[in-house]
Amino acid sequence: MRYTMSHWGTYEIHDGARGPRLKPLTGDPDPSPIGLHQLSPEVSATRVRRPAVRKSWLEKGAGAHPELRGREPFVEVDWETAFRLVGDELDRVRRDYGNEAIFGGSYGWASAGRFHHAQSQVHRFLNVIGGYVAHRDSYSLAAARVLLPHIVAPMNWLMANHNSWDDLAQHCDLFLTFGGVPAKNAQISQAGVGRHRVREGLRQMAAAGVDFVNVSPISTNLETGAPVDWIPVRPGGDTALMLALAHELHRQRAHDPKFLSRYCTGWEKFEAYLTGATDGTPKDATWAAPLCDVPAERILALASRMIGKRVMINIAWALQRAQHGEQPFWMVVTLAAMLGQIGLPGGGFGVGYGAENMLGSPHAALKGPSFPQGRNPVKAFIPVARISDMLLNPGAAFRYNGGNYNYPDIRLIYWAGGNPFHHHQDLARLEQAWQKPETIIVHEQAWTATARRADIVLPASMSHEKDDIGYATLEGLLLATRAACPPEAEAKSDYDIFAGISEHMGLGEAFTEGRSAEDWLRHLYAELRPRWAAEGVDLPGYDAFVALGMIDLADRDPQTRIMLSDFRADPETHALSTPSGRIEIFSETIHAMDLPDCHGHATWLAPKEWLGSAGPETPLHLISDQPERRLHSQLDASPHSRGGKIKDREAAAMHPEEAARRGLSHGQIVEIHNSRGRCLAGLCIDPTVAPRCVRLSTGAWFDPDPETGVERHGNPNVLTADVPASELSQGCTAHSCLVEVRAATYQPEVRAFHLPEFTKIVENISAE
Ligand SMILES: Nc1nc2c(c(=O)[nH]1)N[C@H]1C(S)=C(S)[C@@H](COP(=O)(O)OP(=O)(O)OC[C@H]3O[C@@H](n4cnc5c(=O)[nH]c(N)nc54)[C@H](O)[C@@H]3O)O[C@H]1N2
Ligand SMILES: Nc1nc2c(c(=O)[nH]1)N[C@H]1C(S)=C(S)[C@@H](COP(=O)(O)OP(=O)(O)OC[C@H]3O[C@@H](n4cnc5c(=O)[nH]c(N)nc54)[C@H](O)[C@@H]3O)O[C@H]1N2
Ligand SMILES: [Mo]
Repeated sequence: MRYTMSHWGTYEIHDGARGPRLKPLTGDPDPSPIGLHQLSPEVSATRVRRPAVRKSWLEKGAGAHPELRGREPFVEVDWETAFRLVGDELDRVRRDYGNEAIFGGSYGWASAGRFHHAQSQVHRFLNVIGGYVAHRDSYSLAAARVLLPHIVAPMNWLMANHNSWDDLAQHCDLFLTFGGVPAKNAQISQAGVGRHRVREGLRQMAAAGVDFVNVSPISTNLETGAPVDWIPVRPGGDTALMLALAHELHRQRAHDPKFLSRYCTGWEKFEAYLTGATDGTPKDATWAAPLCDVPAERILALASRMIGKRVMINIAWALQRAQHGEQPFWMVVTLAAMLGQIGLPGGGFGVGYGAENMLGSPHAALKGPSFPQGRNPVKAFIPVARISDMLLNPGAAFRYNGGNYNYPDIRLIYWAGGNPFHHHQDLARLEQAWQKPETIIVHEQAWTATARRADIVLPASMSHEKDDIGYATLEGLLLATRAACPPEAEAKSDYDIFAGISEHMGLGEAFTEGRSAEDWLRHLYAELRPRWAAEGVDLPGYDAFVALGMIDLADRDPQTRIMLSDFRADPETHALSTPSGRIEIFSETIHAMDLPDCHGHATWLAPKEWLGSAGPETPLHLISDQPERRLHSQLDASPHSRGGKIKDREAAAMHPEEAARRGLSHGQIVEIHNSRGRCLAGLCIDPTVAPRCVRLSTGAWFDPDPETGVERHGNPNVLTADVPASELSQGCTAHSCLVEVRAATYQPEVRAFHLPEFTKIVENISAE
């Protein structure tokens, strides 16, 4: 059997009369339909087919008319010309300004394969040419990724060590989750999925009689097949609610002082805050109710339900993609520590069950093959979501995780495998910032909003057009993935593109080490064999591996996992990697940073933009969650993604009461707006969304109307705010955003999937 693997699943390649077809992996209990549409003609129609250069850039040179990015035609060129233009421009910039002027952060979810991973490829290439400005953390996780190592353990370790689903079914009594366990999100795992197990895991828990409580502005993100108690919460209000739960546990003396003194530090300082001894405000249910929109009686009842039970407390990643997003994560750990069940079967905390398929997996976390990226001599970096700040304010100071830094002065952006005009907040601000650099080079599969706004676009092949090695930690599968078909038109793999450019720059050997892509696959596999042999996994030779197609480790290694059970058994030998070796309910390190927006323990800090501060202009909270029918902006043109749209636009879901108040009806086109922007969407009246909220999932391709400035397709990032979570993490805060919704008075055609204009007329090619 031949396989292809993507972030949304592993698929079998079947040959049919009209070419190859993809089918779900045999034995996958809950395959994702997203990837079945990778080969669709609608996706193909959006592909970048040949290298292309923006007209003014080609005619007048770097820096010409940056304001025309995204607004003027491209000139298609052959690969030799493209390699020369890119190589010469990189040489110019590094000679005139140094490698600190090249931003190669290049964030994004490019192909899943271990070798053809665009980020590894671009970072290796830029290291070979002398380095680049990198980024830290991700849009997925920044507030949590920076906070958690200070207080309990690094995020990657936690992700790989969640209590497994079988343990939860056997031992958990109450599963309390903030933000659900969205099975729609668990279609995905970074680097690929083997078997989709989250829906099954939840059903097994429900069948075993586990009690579920979902605190969330949306009720459908926890499907167990049985009734779930839904507590609609005011977005951003969760920390207040958790504090009130903690207060009530403490009042009823239901916390575990032995656990808190043996395994934690700083309980007393937090206790004084909780009771109000430090600030005069007890964080009780009466205090919390108006902050989280949950009645005090309901909070008290929930606290009582937690007493004497084995409780797993989970939190969705979305909660930290908000201003003060560190606080609810710190509070979940604090609350679980108070219950004293961390390290026990069925109890403790989860930081993102459902965010990806891998959380709760029973498989071994073996380290897979990886393409070496080399060393980056440039020290300058940015926290990933500070890109507009960096471009708009070169030299300006910023704080990050206790350090003081300055933004570099960027002249050239190199992006391979990400879509900032999908992922960044406040796209009007990004459009401005995007005019600063002299040159923007993008490798893309499709004419995305970012590709359209580049100076040089190089067509990249898709995962199913490449041979690779597929392996995702905790998925239990190693795959020799095969190309289902040749690359579209003149597209090349990122590797072949970088090989061509480095060759032109006289650095071919340094980048390729004399290997073709096929040689690299053999090489990476040869390195893997002894490493895995040491872990007890014997792999066959490379050719036998390719002939097999798949090595299934699932039968070999399933194990019941209980997070931090070693630490619980022996906190001295298995001390945590925190400064104290224990769970830090109070962190001296963070306290000493003296930050205005993150103190030494979990604290209630009201977001600036939330329903608590909403005025009549923007009375609704926008939830821009992850889309069910695609991965971010990828495959938005596919029939599956388009099938979820209303009159060609993304569906915006709103409670019936809110729709009635505005005289809006199901299926009509609405305009969602605030002071930052406006977009059109198709209204879906939906009682599963809490009142005062509107849900518009991310990923509709950015499609601003040049005449009116309105975004025509339903992209929420024209509305979201580009402010950091805190000075600790500088994380993305897409979820701190208020809007209003009204009937649209006009319905311009959606042009998101139209190709840009091309021209052959070039007046004076100065780049020759
Ligand atoms: N409002 C709002 N915004 C958000 C979020 C939110 O919740 N709300 N979520 C944020 C989160 S968590 C994330 S992770 C980001 C995601 O942001 P991105 O990862 O930037 O989004 P994708 O659409 O996955 O973009 C990946 C791009 O890489 C291209 N690509 C795929 N494979 C390859 C390859 O092999 N080579 C090359 N050269 N290109 C390739 C695809 O065509 C696609 O355009 O969005 C963030 N933005
Ligand atoms: N199908 C699909 N799956 C994906 C992705 C995708 O694009 N498509 N992206 C993947 C990526 S990159 C990531 S990072 C993960 C993201 O995983 P998450 O960030 O967890 O996903 P979201 O869907 O944004 O949000 C999860 C839930 O949190 C709820 N929520 C939002 N704000 C609040 C709040 O203030 N309080 C409470 N209690 N709940 C709130 C939302 O209603 C939503 O249902 O998903 C991954 N899975
Ligand atoms: Mo993400």
